[in-house]
Amino acid sequence: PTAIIGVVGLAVMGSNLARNLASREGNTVAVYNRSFEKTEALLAEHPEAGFVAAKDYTEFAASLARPRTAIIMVKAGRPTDAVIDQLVQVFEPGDIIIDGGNALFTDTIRREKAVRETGINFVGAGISGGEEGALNGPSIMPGGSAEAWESMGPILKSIAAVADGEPCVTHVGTDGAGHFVKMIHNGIEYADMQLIAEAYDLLRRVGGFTPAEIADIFAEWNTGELESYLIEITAEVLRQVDAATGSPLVDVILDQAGAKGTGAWTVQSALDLGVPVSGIAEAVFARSLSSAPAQRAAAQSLPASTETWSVDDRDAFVEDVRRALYASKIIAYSQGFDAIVAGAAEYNWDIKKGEIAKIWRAGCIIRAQFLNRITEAYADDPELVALVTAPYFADAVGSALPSWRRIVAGAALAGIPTPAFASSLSYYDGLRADRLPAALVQGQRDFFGAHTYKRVDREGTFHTLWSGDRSEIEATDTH
Ligand code: NBP
Repeated sequence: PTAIIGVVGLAVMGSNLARNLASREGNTVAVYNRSFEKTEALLAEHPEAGFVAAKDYTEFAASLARPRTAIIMVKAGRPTDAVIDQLVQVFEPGDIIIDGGNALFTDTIRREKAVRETGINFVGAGISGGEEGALNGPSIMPGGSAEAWESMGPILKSIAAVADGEPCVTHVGTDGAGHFVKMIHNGIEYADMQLIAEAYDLLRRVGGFTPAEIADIFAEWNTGELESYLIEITAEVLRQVDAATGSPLVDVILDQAGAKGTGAWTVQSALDLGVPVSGIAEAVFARSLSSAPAQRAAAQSLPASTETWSVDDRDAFVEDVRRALYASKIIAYSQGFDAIVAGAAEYNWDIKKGEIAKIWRAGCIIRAQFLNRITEAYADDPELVALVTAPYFADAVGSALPSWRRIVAGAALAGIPTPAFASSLSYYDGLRADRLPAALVQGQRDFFGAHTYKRVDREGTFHTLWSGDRSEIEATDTH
């Protein structure tokens, strides 16, 4: 056996990852795909990689040096279980199975538990960066045991993206921690994309800029604190002209955004954990709304009652939008990291938040310089709750506030939907409020369900006898 590592599943992601692995000095990589044609095609296209091709799992296992390490890159869900079942048959205790697909973290927890009983290590590893990242260096978020990390860490470091000289991979935590963090990454990605889209919409509809002009604005923003891969590609998409019609491509793309589910998973998990990831949720819902043609058609005749938003100083308007975008982005990341903190507490993962921000600086879709500020914030205070309260972010949001309020208020009057901008501002105002109307909600709950309440002025749990004489009693149990 000569191969140092193997890849199962040779579609876009798997073949690119296999080529990345094979491109490192001295690496021999074993490859297997369910349908052999894909394996043959990869071998024919990339003879330079020196792949060791296997026709079945027995051959695959025999070609791997011990302890065997295999990365699964197949469709998430049942296909992943099918491949694991096969690998477990031919692998031995001490070997390592890495699932690099987009698995739901609870599936990873289940699989890790089952595979561990055989003595084989199972690692759920989130891999971000699409096909380009897989080939040239992705951001890798592995979970699993510390022993597995010890053994496979060096090879993952050798293929990961590099940010400021450091590989974008770290042992996130045990069992499903890696896939959980990858899920949050994708949720933040949804919010980031939606916020950028809202900024574009305002610049276009209120600022009156053309897509090409907005591309220039984004390119300019990309030299400052908003510098990120998503801002960079947004400029490129906006600059693209459709060959068939001569129109900006963005104008001929159907305005219905699809989704593969990881954003929805983030929101579902956050709902379970009780963490308000409102920016991410609005981004997921905005895609759902866009993809509801029947409802949108039926609503075309609804009244608008909008006010005209005329902009006198276009430069000042652009700056307002930029600041609103930056503040909302800080909220999205703050909420995402709060979800990581809550997930870590719920599932007993020792997740180093600053390390997560570090491994997102390159390779992945949300890569941005801004992540350095997050790492610094957690270095200053590892127990930090609500990232937005860290001095750097509090200052950044504070100076953006007047712009942010003008944009959200203006959009509401003009009838331009800004769900992520607006909900992020509402979240911010809710978070900093010294008193919330939750007191009234708690009163309502006590009225109809005897759910009790606590008082601001003394210890204990109380209930008002709403259907009796409306006196207050001290309640013994809470509902
Ligand atoms: P796909 O998600 O399209 O999966 C295709 C692969 O799964 C093929 O190799 C196929 O084999 C294999 N497969 C299936 Br389908 N059912 C199987 C089964 N029962 N047993 C064995 N193999 C089976 O590939 P992808 O787009 O390269 O993505 C791979 C993974 O990486 C996914 O989990 C994805 O979510 C994740 N991911 C993708 C991206 C991206 O940008 N595309 C980014 C990050 C993560 P066959 O050739 O025989 O049909």
